[in-house]
Amino acid sequence: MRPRLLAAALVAAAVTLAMGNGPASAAAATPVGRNGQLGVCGTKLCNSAGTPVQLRGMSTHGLQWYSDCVTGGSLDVLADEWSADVLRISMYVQEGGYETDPAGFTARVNEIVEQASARGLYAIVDWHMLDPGDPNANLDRARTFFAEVAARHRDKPNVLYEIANEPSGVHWNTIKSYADQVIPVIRAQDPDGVVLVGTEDWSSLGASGDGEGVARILANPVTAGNVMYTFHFYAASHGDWYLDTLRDAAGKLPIFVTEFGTQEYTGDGPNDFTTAQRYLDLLAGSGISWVNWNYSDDLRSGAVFTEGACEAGTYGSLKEAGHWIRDRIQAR
Ligand code: IDC
Repeated sequence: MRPRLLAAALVAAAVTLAMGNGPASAAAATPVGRNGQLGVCGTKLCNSAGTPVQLRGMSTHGLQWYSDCVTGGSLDVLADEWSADVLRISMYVQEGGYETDPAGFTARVNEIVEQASARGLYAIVDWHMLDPGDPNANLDRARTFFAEVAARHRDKPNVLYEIANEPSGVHWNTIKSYADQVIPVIRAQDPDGVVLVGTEDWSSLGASGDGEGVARILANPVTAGNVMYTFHFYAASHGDWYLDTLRDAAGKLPIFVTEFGTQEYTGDGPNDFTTAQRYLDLLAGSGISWVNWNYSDDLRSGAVFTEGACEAGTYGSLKEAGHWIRDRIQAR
């Protein structure tokens, strides 16, 4: 084991030991140790002291396909070498996901939340609904899943709940109705967990629709507090119009970018790092947290690892987008 990795492993072990009553200094070395329970203050995400924070991190790929990229070893790398703050746990509902084995996927998500917690990372539990685009199509499943997950992690300060990855083909009021039914289920178990709500047209705040998405949210916001609205973008597909939508929304609503890519919206194709940097500059200026898609070795250009890296455990073997995003997560 290289000295740096050994040191990192010792820190991780110390943090694990410190979860109850150990030395505060070890816990303070991690994002959760420094910031504690998050909350929404105005349009910002704030730490337990009420100071705005910007989290940066990675999303897993679908757990039904790339679970082998989410291991103790890969999360050590994410926490210690990449210095990430947050892991998004992407659990698809369809496409071979949750609906095929609710107990199994719930257990796997719980296990990854524990692994993230042991490393002092924030964990976003992503209900990765995609098709059908109406989140209400999976309402009963979402209620069951979030009740179980929130009950299990209610005493942790580091869990955020993303209740609808990318709604599509539905009016904002339909999404809001879903949110108003799912959030109380979470809050009954975990009253202070931040909830992230998907937005119109694949969480584009309506930018991929008629452009009135922000106005519709402002006219009819989610009933509960401590909520943020999500924005997703893919830099090679989504240019000025999307950027303008984000810039407009940033001053009006609490926004969290729970998914973005430097390539096309397929998660593949050429990277547009110039446009991606324009987004990151805007996000930095507005203090908006972000999560990149994705921490896997899928063949597509948006997966950070080269193909086969997860099975081999060679987490330093990165594609072009992987190098680019690691640099930007590491930069402080
Ligand atoms: C894509 C994956 C791809 C998979 C597909 C299946 O990269 O391997 O075959 O999902 O649905 C999203 C979605 C996210 C997409 C991603 C890239 O949230 O699931 O992943 N994307 O297309 N929204 C915009 C882009």
